[in-house]
Amino acid sequence: MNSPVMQGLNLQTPAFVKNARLIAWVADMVALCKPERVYWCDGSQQEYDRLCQQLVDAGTFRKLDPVKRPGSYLAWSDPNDVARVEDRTFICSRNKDDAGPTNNWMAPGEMRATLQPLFDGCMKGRTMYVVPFSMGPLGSPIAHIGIELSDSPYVAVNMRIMTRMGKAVYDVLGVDGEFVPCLHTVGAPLEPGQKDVSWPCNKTKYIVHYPETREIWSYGSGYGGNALLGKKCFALRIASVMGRQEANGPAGSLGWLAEHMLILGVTNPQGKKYHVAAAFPSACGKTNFAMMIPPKGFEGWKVTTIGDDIAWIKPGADGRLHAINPEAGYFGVAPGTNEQTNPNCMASLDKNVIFTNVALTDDGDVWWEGMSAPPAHAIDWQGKDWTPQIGKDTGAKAAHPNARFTVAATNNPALDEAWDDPKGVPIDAFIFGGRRSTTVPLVTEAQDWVEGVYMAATMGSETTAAIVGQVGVVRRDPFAMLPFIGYNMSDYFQHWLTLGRKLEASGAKLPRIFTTNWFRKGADGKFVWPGYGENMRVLKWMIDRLEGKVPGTRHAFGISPSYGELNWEGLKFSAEQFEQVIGIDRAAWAKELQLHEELFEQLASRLPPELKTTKARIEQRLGSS
Ligand code: SAT
Ligand code: MN
Repeated sequence: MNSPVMQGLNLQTPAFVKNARLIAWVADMVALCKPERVYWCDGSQQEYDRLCQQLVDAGTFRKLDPVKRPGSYLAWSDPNDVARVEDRTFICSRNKDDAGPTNNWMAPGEMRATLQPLFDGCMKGRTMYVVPFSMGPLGSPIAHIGIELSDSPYVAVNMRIMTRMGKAVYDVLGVDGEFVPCLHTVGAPLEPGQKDVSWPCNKTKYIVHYPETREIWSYGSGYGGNALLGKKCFALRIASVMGRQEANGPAGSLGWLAEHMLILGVTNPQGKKYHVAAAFPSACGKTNFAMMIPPKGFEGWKVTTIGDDIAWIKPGADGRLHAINPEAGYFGVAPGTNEQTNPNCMASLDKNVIFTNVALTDDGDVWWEGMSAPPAHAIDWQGKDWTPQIGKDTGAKAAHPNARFTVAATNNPALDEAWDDPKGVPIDAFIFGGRRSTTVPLVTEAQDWVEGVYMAATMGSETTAAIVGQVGVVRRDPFAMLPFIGYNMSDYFQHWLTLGRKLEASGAKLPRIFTTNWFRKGADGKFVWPGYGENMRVLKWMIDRLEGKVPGTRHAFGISPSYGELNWEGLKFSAEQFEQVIGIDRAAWAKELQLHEELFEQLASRLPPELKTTKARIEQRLGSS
C-alpha cells in the first residue's frame, strides 16, 4: 500500500520509507500512544495547505486577510501553554553528575516509568504525524536528521517552516541511517465522540532528554520549544552532547559546538566580509541583530542573516571554526517588532506566516504591542475584546509578551547567500550579550580565548517572557545556554577551553570574543543605548579591532572603546551618555564577582581550574586599577 495515510493500526509503511529502525520505532510508538491514524508527512506545499485548512476547520487557526497577509494564519494557545517550561525540562543521563547541578535530572529508568502511563494511549482519537526533518542543509556533513512523531498538526506545519522537512529526508536516511527519535504529544486523548478544543494540551508537562540514547520525549505542551523538538531539544540539548562526545572520539577529533547563537555576515564598503556568531538569551533581540540595517553614517555597509537563533560550529580543514544554521525558519518574538526596530523582519512577515498569540484586528490582520499605533478595537490573544482603553484600565495586553511568528528564512530580504551552504561560514568573532540594567558595559573584548570563555561563562541576564516564571530577575546564564546545555555545565566550559587550546596549538586563527550589553538603564529607568540599527556602531568597532585599527582602552576585565573610537555620524549621543553605558562601577563589579563566585561554587565539582585562576587574575586587576 503506497498511500501515506494509514487507517487504524494497520502499520503498512509507505514505500518511500526504508529505514528499518524507523519502521520498528514508529510501530512501537503507535502501540504505546494508540493514535487513531498515522500520517507520514511528505513536506509538500499541498500537504501544508491541507493541514492548515484542517487547523482552520478545527478552530486552531484563523486565516488572515488574503490581501493584507497572504497565506498567513493566526493561532491562539491555551493561556496555560505560552512559553518554554524550564522547570519541567529534564536531562536524564545515567549518572546525575553528567547532567550537572544546573539541569533537572531523573534517572532514565525512573523517568521512563513515570512517562510510560502518561504516554500510554495519549494519542487516542488523534492522528500521529510522522515528521521527517533535517537540521542543517540536507545531506551536509554537518547536518543531522530527526523524526518527530506528534499528535499536533500545528507542530507538523510549524516544523515544515522551521526545518528542512519532507520526503527527501528519507532518501538521505536510507535503510540504516541515524536519526534522533523525537516523540511529542499534547497529552489530550479524545474519547469517542468527545469534542476537541482549539488548543489541546495538558496541565502536566514533561520535556525529557535521554542524552546517552539521544532521544526526546515531550508531553503536555503544544508551544514553541516545548513542542517543535528540532529547536532547543535537538539542535541545542541533544546536539551539545553530540558535539562534545565527538571530541572524545577518534584521536585528533576536536568535536563541535551547538550554540544559542545568531550568525550574521557583515560586509564593509570595500566588499570585505566578516562573519559573527552572537549569543543572547531568549527574547533579547537576536532576530533584530541578525537582520540589522546599518544606520546613517554607515553607507555601503551591509548586514546579512545566516541564522537568528542556533549555530552548529565545527573546525574546518582550514583550522577555522565554521558555522551553519541548523534551522530553516525563524520562530521570533512579535511584540516590539516594528518598522524602526526591525524593518527586514517586518518585510519577512508580509506573507506565508504563522502567528501565535498576537491580536486579531477587525480587518483580518494582526497587531501586537509596539507594532504601530494601536487599533481602535481588536480581539486579544485570549479571544476577548481589546481596545487601547481596556489595555490602559486593566493592563491587558492585546498580544502575549511571548507571542511569536513562524516564518521561512527565505522570506528574509537580508538573507545571506551562504545561509544554506553545507560548508558553513568561517567565524571571525563571537559575541556574548546579556540583558543587564546595570554594571556590564556596552562592549568589551576579551584579552584572549580563556578570558573570553570566562566572560561567557559568568554572563548574567534578566529573565524575559520566553520562559514561564518570573520576568526580570537576574540569573547567571552562561553562554546564554543555561536552559539548553544537555550535560554538565562545567564539562561544557571545559569543552570550549579544550577546543580553543587545541586549535591555537595547531596554529589556527581563533575568533575574537566580545561581550555586549545593550540594556543599561539611566536614572529615569529608560534604556540609555538606542539599540537596534545603532548596534552597528558597536559591530563596526569590533571589526576595527579585528583589523587592528583601534587600540581600545584596557581595563580590569578586557578592552572597551573610548568615545572617539565609535563612529557617531547620524546619531546624537554625547560623551556623558556614552559614559553611562560604558563606565565601570568598581563597587558594582565587586558584587558582580561575588555572583561569579556563587556560580563557581555551584559548579565546583568539575569546574575547570583555568576559570578560577582567571577570576583571581581579574580580581587582582580590579583591586589594583
Ligand atoms: O520557544 S522557544 O524555545 O523556541 C523560543 C526561545 O525560548 O528562544
Ligand atoms: Mn532562542
